[in-house]
Amino acid sequence: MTLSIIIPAYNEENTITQILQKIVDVKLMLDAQKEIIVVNDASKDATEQLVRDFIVSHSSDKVILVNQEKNQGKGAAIRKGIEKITGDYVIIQDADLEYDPWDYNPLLELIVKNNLQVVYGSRFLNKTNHHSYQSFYLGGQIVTIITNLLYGQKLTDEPTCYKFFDATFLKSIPLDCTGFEFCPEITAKVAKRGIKIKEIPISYYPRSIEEGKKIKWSDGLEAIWTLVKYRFGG
Ligand SMILES: Nc1nc2c(ncn2[C@@H]2O[C@H](COP(=O)(O)OP(=O)(O)O)[C@@H](O)[C@H]2O)c(=O)[nH]1
Ligand SMILES: [Mg+2]
Repeated sequence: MTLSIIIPAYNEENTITQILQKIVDVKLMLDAQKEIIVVNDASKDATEQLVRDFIVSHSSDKVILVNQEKNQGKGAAIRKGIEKITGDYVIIQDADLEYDPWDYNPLLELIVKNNLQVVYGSRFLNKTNHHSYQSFYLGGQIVTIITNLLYGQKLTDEPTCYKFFDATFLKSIPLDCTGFEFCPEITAKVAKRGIKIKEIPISYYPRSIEEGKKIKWSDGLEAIWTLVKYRFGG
């Protein structure tokens, strides 16, 4: 069994090497192997070179670099990654250090043992977590509440990065997103297939805007618009 890990990366020279090292250090349960796909979204910094260096120094790990010709956004990078994966399961991993790759294991266990198609890691079910700026916190809560109202879900953390899928299932869902609307689009389309998404608690270490956080308030509004759009159309 193989877990594919898709990393959309845009100007992440400060963290890309560290997150790759953390991922290769994780020992997956159920004897699962890892396939790491970094989609470099035309970064202007040293991200690409650092990934190349990592691949050379870790030849026994399966790390693949995919370069986007021009910057297109997180959603487009994830879609490119989905085209490349060969694993049985897939998780989205940001190129920063906000999430902990050791959380792959409880997600993997939940999806495999219950034969599910998708599970989400929730930052809010883990009461020991600190949270980001109040605006991001509130924005995330509002997006989650709207998701639950529109799609009959009982989520606590819709915009979580740790969305974990059966690979065949994920590939069966056509996506239109280019930017941060990946999250609401995939949640909407999963929900429209009649699936109640299960969550488990995960760790979260928020980074600041100075440290490179790129999501903005307007992305929250776009998320809400995306949820409404796919609920009543699309
Ligand atoms: N491919 C791509 N990735 C991006 C872009 N902007 C942000 N990202 C990546 O998306 C991930 C999430 O970004 P981040 O600012 O941490 O947002 P948040 O964690 O969702 O609040 C990181 O891995 C970024 O490198 C972009 O324009 N293109
Ligand atoms: Mg992040």
